[in-house]
Amino acid sequence: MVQLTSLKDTERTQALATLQGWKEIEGRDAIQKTFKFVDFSEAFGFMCRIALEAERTDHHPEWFNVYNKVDVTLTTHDANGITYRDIELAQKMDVIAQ
Ligand code: HBI
Repeated sequence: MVQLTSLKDTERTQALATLQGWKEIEGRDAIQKTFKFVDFSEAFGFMCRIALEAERTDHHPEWFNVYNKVDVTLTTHDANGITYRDIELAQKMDVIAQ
């Protein structure tokens, strides 16, 4: 069962250590990473794969795409903060972007 309360400080530090290049956003309980691809096709392909995963798990990114860049913010709106759902989606994004 995935936890739906926001992570405590130590849980958050440990969870963030499992990710590649994700940063906490100042002034907001959310994490952010900008993915860079070779071109738009690769960036949009990444977004399509993540979109299917987001629908499957009912957990959706906030994101912004310009050409080969995808700027992603993850937070759990239902918990008003970062939860393991965000960490799991971030891990999947790191794997799929490789
Ligand atoms: N996606 N990131 C994120 N956070 C949520 O709380 C969330 C979501 N997708 C769907 C969802 N919640 C549903 O449980 C409803 O609240 C729409």
